[in-house]
Amino acid sequence: MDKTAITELLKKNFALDPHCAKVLVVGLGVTGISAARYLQNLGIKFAIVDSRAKPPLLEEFSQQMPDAAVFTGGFDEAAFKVATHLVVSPGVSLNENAIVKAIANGARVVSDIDLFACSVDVPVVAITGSNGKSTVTTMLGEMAKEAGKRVGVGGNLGTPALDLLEQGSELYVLELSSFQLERTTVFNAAAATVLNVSADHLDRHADMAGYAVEKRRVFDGNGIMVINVDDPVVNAMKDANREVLTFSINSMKANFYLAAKDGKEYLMHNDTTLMPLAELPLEGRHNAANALAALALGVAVGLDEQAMCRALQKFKGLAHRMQRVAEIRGVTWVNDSKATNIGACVAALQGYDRKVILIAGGDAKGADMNELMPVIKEKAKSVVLMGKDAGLIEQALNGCVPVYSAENIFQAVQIAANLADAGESVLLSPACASLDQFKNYQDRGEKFTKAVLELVA
Ligand code: UMA
Ligand code: ADP
Repeated sequence: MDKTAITELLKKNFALDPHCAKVLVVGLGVTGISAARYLQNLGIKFAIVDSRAKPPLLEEFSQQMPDAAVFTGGFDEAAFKVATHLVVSPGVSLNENAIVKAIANGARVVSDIDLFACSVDVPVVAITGSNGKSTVTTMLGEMAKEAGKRVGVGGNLGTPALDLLEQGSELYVLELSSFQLERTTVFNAAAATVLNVSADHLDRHADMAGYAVEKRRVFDGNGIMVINVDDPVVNAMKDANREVLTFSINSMKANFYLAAKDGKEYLMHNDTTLMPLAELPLEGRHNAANALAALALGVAVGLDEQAMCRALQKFKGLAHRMQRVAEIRGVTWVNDSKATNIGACVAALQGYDRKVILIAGGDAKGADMNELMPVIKEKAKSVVLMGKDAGLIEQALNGCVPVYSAENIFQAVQIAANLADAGESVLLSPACASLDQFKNYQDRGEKFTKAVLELVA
């Protein structure tokens, strides 16, 4: 889109007039930097503020934009006072005092996703949910490429949405978090989905109902709704006045579903057999749901079904999600470090037809660990716990399986190695965030892998 058309939309939607607006970008992370670059490109005045004394990207930013006004080490009151608009990064809560005050003084919050929405005139697919977002976003991106489309893939997945604009794609696939959605007001995706809703981020959202409301915003506008009928919270989001495509791994009444024929399961689209499920090279039933969701979204934006199936057959999966790390003395070790909430851990365990040794624990982010008990009772032979909220999980399990405590991931792996017999699996699927003991979930997964590989030595 040309700059004049974009600025017209910014004026219309947000009273953001490039001639007189003073935008304060809150957060000097990748989102903040992408917003600064975008604003500079449109000639809009901005400053950037971060509460951290030394945001990790400060140096890189100062090199890229030496003339930009930057305030660090707190939310500078004066900067908030003069701001007409705030672009608040997803890692910063809208309940921050400085932000609440600025809004009361008339400043408008605009998200990077809002700015993105005002800057594209090609179809955008939006994917949210508690679990599976990155997998489905990546799957759909691969499908679009296989179908010959120039596609931009990003958002919460990693590349900020505004940075994708530079590529000039004919289709965009965005992963959106509840934090991004809660501050977005003008989004209108051609097709969107909420994959599932289970407890997560309850330290930032008031309660589950509030969290689900933010997720539902992905359906704002009039695009095609892709609905997981297996999830009651998502199913209730269906709008009878909108075009809807449904998917399910349990019901054959959905548009995209699984069907058994000649002893094999197939991915189906209404009456059309798409491909055998066994040709999807991913572990876990939840990945069948992810594939069906990606197919539905792809059909919604007109991708060729055969190309989409080819992409699924080649899909390698993402690191730290049900990733097979090694088989050592007959024991299979699986890294599902990205299971940072209960829903992901439950899905991982449900995929097994034999009992596993589970390594779990970390920061529970306010979730009710009691929800883990039934599936652990059914699927775990024993559990090794570590991290800040290990005690909460142990309490919730109430002695239903043997529990062992580990101080760190290396010790956890050692304990699990002693517990596992040949033919069994050890699964790292923590049901918790990693930040109490690790840099991030990648760090946790890498340390787990290292500890497992050291067992061979
Ligand atoms: N922070 C401060 N003070 C500030 C600004 C940030 O302390 O003034 C802290 C935040 O609390 C957070 C960190 O800095 O711990 C980064 O926050 P940010 O909003 O600046 O993050 P970005 O670098 O812009 O990355 C964000 C997303 N991060 C978050 O939502 C926390 C990235 O998702 C996303 O890939 C990126 O934008 C591009 O869209 C990450 C994430 O963890 C992967 N997302 C959560 C999740 O998936 O569960 C929601
Ligand atoms: P997100 O981006 O939503 O965090 P990922 O694709 O990165 O999703 O997967 C995160 C975790 O959730 C992993 O542990 C993965 O095995 C699990 N997972 C993936 N898809 C689903 C699903 N549809 N339902 C439940 N858990 C899932």
